[in-house]
Amino acid sequence: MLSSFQGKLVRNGEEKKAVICIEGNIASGKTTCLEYFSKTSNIEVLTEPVSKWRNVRGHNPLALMYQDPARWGITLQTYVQLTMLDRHLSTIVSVYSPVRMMERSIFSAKYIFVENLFKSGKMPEVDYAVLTEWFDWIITNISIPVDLIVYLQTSPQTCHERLKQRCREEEKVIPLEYLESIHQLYEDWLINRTSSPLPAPVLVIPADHDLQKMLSQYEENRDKILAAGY
Ligand code: DCP
Repeated sequence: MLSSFQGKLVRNGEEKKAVICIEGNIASGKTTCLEYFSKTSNIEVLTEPVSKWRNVRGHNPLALMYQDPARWGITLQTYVQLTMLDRHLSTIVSVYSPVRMMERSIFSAKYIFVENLFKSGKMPEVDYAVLTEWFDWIITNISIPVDLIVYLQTSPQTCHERLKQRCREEEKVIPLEYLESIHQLYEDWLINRTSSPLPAPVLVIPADHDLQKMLSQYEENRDKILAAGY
């Protein structure tokens, strides 16, 4: 049970950090958002373990997944699920801060990326079934609290432009249609609320703007976002 005690978040009688997950399409600007808050507030920031997905014991499951999703989708997504769970459960002893902000979540890994692979016919049904069994077991048996989702809402076209500019080797093969599918899944989950369950309330920030405008929007929304911890 979640309640507020003397301005601090109390969960099951224990003082806990509020967890804010930054969500959005590939290249929607999540890292910039996290960097901004890590520099300007006393919060704990957990970036996405993407470097691990590009190098697990010398293998690159992210690149393999883009080369052949039907073969390697389950490999990448099993590892993503593990690394996201690890992030959710990690205890970092840092300067005391009532707020933890993290990039994406175990929920979007399943509700967006695994769904996308399956729905687009790129993941065999048995792989989807096994991943779903794992996911359901995890969320039934392990507490994964999330207090706020910040959705950086972009158009797929903007993300496509940003992707081309940043030129991450593995992502050169991503077509606009892929970003459109991810976008639609995000919209159905967080805006239309017609697909998977929401683990927390959602704050939407329009994110097609240039850097300067994005930073001023983060500033304008600072209190609303950080209020999750008080
Ligand atoms: N990815 C994936 N499956 C997941 C999560 C991510 O295939 N469950 C892929 C999509 C990208 C890469 O991993 O190719 C990194 O994804 P993000 O969009 O999470 O990270 P970005 O660096 O693109 O975020 P941003 O540009 O918004 O900071």
